[in-house]
Amino acid sequence: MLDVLLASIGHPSELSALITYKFFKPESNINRNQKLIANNERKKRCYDFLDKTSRSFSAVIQELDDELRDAICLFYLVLRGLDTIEDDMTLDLDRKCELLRSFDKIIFQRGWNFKENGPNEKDRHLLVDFQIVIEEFLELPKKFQDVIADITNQMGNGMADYASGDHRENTAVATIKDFDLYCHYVAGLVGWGLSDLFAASGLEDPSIAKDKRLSDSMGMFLQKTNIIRDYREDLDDGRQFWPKEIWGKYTDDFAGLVKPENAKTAQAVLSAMVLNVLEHIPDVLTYLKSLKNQSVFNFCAIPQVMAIATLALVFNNQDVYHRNVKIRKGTAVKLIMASTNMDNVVAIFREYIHVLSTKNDAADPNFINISIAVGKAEQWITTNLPDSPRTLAKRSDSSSTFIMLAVLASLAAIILNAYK
Ligand code: IN0
Repeated sequence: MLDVLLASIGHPSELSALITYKFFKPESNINRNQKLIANNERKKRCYDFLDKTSRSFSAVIQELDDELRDAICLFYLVLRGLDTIEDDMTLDLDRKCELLRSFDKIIFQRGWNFKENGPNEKDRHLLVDFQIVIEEFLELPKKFQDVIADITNQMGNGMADYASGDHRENTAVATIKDFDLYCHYVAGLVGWGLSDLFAASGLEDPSIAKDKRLSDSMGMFLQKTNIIRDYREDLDDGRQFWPKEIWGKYTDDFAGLVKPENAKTAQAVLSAMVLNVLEHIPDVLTYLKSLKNQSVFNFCAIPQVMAIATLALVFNNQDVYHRNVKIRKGTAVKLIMASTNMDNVVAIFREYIHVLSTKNDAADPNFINISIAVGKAEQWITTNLPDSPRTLAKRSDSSSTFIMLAVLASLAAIILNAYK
């Protein structure tokens, strides 16, 4: 906790968010839901899997209204299962493709599990006990099973096409079209499936599932940002997702971007990648604006604001070539707490679009195109969301003084404790 507070020491709004989150969090659905889940051992195991794969995202799923919570938990776990097969470089390619292409049938086979993943695969345990996920999946209403199976079928086949090299040169992505298609399979389809689940639950209007382009963009924006952030980790694991059509304009040595002598080239490649992501912003905001249910809104908005913050952080940041760059915990908590309404979400997007424009470097070959893209995003917001605020509303003076006192008291308590 001390390191997290210290990392945000120059950012009072983050300190206050961290303290509010830790000590003054209102009694949320989570406690109530945990009691409900605890009564059913198998369901509890599913939520435990969810906690293990992603603690913060698990909390967001558990805040969803009753009509959707289990369906989305199981959709997430089924997709994680599929991903754990796709990700495993130790699996024989034919075996991998056979599993990927039949996964939509596997989820209906009681008792099925899988122990052939390599020992280092991080979600290996999920597939080892996958019969538990299948049993809970089979408890879902048929309307949800149908959506999950349909998306699993499309995603599994898309992943198998990729793994077997239909859209790749060796193990690298060649064109921007291939890059978009890959991101569509692994993330755009998630947007399609989620929109179908929202509509089927009755919590959202059926029209949410009609505009496939908007729901696709929701996934594309997240996945492309992850792919930029994960350059180094993927490279070290022998994977390459940045399309050659982008980086090949500046270099013929993708792995060489990590070398200090190539820093200028590396900067140009990075800005070209960021430029490619910015085009999805109008679709993301249009989709979020159309949501009606509060819990669905929070669930959708949180990953998107994290993504725009990550995009601003990675832009023009050479650290991307050396390690996994992450937003501060304090920033994340502040963003999560603010992502409850469209005004705040637009204000957050505006702030980070502004950060991008201040980090734009006139010596970069993409300087003009980034300026245009940033200008377009701002223009789109002022035209389509004219009443939205420019910045996040600040706390009132008295409550911020109180919170700063709480921050100081917490720091003092932590330090005293350390010296006891
Ligand atoms: C997700 C998405 C997700 C959430 C809400 C609405 C969405 C609409 C369209 C597409 C995806 C949507 O969110 C998660 C967020 C997440 O897992 N965050 C990680 C942090 C991180 O950096 O990975 C965390 O630990 O909190 C997401 O990234 N994906 C995802 C997967 C399944 C479902 Cl059901 C929803 C993964 C991906 C590949 C981007 C779609």
